[in-house]
Amino acid sequence: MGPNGLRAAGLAEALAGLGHDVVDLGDLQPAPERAVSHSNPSLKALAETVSWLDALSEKAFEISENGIPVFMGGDHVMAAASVAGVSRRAQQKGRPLFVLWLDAHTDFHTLESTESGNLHGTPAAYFTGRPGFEGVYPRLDAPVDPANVCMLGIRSVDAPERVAVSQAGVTIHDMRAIDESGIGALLSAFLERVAASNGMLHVSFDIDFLDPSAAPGVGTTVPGGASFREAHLVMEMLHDSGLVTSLDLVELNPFLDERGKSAILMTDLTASLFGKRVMDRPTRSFG
Ligand code: 5AB
Ligand code: MN
Ligand code: MN
Ligand code: MN
Repeated sequence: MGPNGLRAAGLAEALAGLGHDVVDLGDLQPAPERAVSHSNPSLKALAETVSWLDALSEKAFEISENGIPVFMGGDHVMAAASVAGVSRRAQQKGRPLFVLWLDAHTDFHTLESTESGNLHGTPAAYFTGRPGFEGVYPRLDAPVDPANVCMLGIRSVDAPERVAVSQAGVTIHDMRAIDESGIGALLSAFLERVAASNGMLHVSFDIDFLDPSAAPGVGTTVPGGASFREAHLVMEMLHDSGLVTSLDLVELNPFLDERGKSAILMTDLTASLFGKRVMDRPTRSFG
């Protein structure tokens, strides 16, 4: 229902209104199911999920040749495939891929370490090349260097994730860091790095990055998230940077929303990322 919530909230119209050429490629169809199995009996809907990942991984590579793909979801496990696809594209172009992960969670579980068995807790571990996904998730041609991943908004991390994500060298800005330093300063530092290495930048926006008071339409609410204004600032800075090359919009659940509030906010934030602004101001360049 997530993509249709965003369609109903007028995402395509909002971006077209900003002068962009927008093409809605419609809903993806899953690839034929493969026989996959894993020793962890708690994994939910593994074969079905993998058939979606197989299809999306190919599609993401294909459509990232031109333009800025926007992947609407849907369960955040889809980022395993969107990132795998755009990372293969970056490798082909000879540019490093950076990932900005906007989320309450690190999603750094392996198929072994997840206790809930919910696969939306696994994509970041997979695309950074943590072992344990081989033969199950799609083949990963171009793992993302964990040093190129920056996570913002983090406030719920399971014990095995905490160890793994630190060891991997991912930059984690939890809510405390945001409170202490301000979200703008933390994001600028990362954007400087992306610009300095002529990187491509994938933004993965899990709506639970936001505080549930701003965006209640989500399955896994965690209090204490980014505010309406903090999120807008992030999107406006991303636009000014000119660095974003692809985007996920995930975990919106219109069934749990309040009068379309979360779908409308996610749409509005995306418009900010694509250039909606109140006043013109001098553009700031990074790098
Ligand atoms: B989301 C949890 N760590 O593994 C788990 O919403 C939550 O894509 C995962 O960020 C949340 O089940 C996944 C407790
Ligand atoms: Mn999350
Ligand atoms: Mn997530
Ligand atoms: Mn989730």
